[in-house]
Amino acid sequence: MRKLLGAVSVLLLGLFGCTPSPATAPLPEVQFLLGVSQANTTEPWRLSVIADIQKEAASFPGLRVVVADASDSVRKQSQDLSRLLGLGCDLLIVSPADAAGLRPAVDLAYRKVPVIVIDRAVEGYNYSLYLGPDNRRIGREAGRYVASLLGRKGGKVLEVLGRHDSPPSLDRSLGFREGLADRPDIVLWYRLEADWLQDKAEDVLTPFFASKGGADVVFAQNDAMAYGAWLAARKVGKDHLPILGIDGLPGPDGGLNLVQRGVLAATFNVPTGGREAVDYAVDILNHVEGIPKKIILRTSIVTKEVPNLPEFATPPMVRPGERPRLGFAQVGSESVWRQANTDSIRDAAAKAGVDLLFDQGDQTQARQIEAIRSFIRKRVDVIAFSPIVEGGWDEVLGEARAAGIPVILSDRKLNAVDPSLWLTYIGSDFEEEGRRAASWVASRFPEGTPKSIVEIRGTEGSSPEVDRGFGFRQVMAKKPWFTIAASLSGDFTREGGRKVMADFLKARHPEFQILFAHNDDMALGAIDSLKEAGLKPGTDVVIVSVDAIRQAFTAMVRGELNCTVECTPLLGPQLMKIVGDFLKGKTLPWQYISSEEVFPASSAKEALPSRKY
Ligand code: GYE
Repeated sequence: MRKLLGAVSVLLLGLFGCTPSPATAPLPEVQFLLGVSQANTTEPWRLSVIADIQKEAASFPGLRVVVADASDSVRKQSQDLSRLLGLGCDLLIVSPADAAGLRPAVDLAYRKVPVIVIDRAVEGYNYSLYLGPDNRRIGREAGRYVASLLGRKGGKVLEVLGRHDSPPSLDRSLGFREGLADRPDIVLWYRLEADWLQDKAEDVLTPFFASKGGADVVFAQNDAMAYGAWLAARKVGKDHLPILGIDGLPGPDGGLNLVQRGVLAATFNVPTGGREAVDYAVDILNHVEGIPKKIILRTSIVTKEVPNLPEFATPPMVRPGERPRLGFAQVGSESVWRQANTDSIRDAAAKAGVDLLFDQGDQTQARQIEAIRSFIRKRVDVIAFSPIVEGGWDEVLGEARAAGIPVILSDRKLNAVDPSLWLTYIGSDFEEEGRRAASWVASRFPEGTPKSIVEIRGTEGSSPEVDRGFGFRQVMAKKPWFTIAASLSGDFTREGGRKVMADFLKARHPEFQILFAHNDDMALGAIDSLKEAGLKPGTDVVIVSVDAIRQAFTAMVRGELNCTVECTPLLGPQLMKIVGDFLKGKTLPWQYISSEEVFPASSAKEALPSRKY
């Protein structure tokens, strides 16, 4: 810390505030100064974020916080970032007004100090850590709840958006539609926009209700707008209209209270991330290892009947000197990635003094379920596993919960509806990997002649297969000159990739110029088959895959593979840290997402020597 706080306070004019700055008491030595750049201070949510940051910071004596209010202007916020740096801030916490617009300023700041982005992710990975909720999941749960509210009779839904082009709005809307996908009897009647503000929602909805009449349900993308909607509905005598909000803030007109008063039918408990941001800021400034790239915070639906999710697991008593016992159910040995993952977990457990009960698995769900049951019988402290597919885990996870043993998902996700069945997830953002693969392809073939893609998918129904495919298509949907001509299934194995490509080439098949394989092993297998068929992989067919194993780099150096998107298997150290944190009684976030890169062939030679798997 380079400046005295007294000197800093003088420079704070025009900024939002500085805590704490007692005029008389001697200041404890300032070790770190955190700069907080908030998009605005008009939305209650934004104020709560600041309050949570200040509250948490107060528990670290050497910490000071300076807050800047950007008044919803990207230009002002960009200036704020450089002013905060000018004050000597050691780290910035940024809640962007506009995720895309603020990117250049965040890039610049990140070259000088660590940057934590909260609430709305900026594009790219040029920051230390992102913290926020899974907005698509919130939307999906809201959709399911609306479906259950309307029951068999269906009905008309009115959606009140924050801003149609802001990422949380887009994700909440997308999820909401997914949650209603199997209910054609529920009509998304109108979508209106109210800038996340209560007054605006009331102003927009009052004439709307007067002219159009009421909907059967209102889904507002935050509680402030939900309350505004209720005020408007009341004016036309519709104060029993079921209304959903999001945020779950405390306080008199906060979402939690509105649900208790029966004003809102439901809201979502969304932590502001302020507390976590400060905790991680301190870890980052103290150079603690194993900091993830993204942290997704746990959210849950709140209704009058279910004010909160049941606390799912309390840490067992591991007596001092006693080694914690961790049961790990691996998927199998399908890929080079998997082997590296197994090694990482074994090594890290040994280093951390954790007793590891490890089942290697055989690529079947039955075997994993059996392994989990045996861990329950042996009464381990924590279970971790990599679910081979997304579905079909509710029963066995219910058994673990009944036994009081928390479950950590390692590298793959599952789709149990009840989120209290698992404690946390550690792994990659597979959708982002799919998007990155597609963006690389698009940069290689900018708009022009039509191009055909063949995809080789991983294990059917596994989260990397589902999500990589989704992310890839999300980007390609906006690039109409690409078509996915065929989608084959290779089970994440080299042999699988070899075989499906060989069969495909033997059969009458459409022309294709591009291959997207969901992992490197399958790409390498397909490369063998392309060569056997007399084709030049890397030239006749441009190939992109995922994982970034060493063999992918050697294939790139040989010119046979064009790009690999990193997906790190080295999860062991972080997993052990999470187990340790849990046993210490810390509240864990919902997901820890690893930091990853994209490696085009041009970078292969230089990157190869330092590859660790
Ligand atoms: O990409 C693939 C593996 O679940 C992330 O599984 C993992 C995937 C990985 O076999 O190679």
